[in-house]
Amino acid sequence: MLSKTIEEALNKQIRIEAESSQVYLAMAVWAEVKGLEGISNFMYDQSDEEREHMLKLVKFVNERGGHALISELNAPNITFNSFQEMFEKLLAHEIFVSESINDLVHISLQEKDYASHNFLQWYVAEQIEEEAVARTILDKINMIGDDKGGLYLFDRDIQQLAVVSAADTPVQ
Ligand code: OFO
Repeated sequence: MLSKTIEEALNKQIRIEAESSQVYLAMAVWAEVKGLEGISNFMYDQSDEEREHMLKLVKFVNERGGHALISELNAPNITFNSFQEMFEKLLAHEIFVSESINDLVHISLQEKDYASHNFLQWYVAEQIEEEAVARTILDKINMIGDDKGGLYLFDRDIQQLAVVSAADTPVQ
């Protein structure tokens, strides 16, 4: 059985994962409108992954006798000045999510809820992976800058990156 404190904290994370899915969906759409299909597909996949993260939490809360809350979401940013800016925002967002997961792990220990603590380790590992991918992409984009040819090649390469990262971190 979940304590009220951990239930509230898990529900807050459900909302964050749902908002993350919307944040990346908006990025996918923007990239698609700009004609960069590889980047757009990568973002659509990220958006799907975040929804999976949310669902995993929803099931966990309900299985442990809580009530997962499906709440209203903040609207995401829908336009960007550049792909560089978009990927900076992606990394910043993942860092924010990692901090939130850390807080949640801390609360699970305070509550002596070792089942939740164990469950959350999957998210800890996932965040390491997601931050690493976001950093790799940003490094590449920073090298390319405004070079159109570079962006075209990058758009092709990022499909590969999406496949590799998805294979590394299956959602159970
Ligand atoms: Fe990348 O945020 Fe979910 O966990």
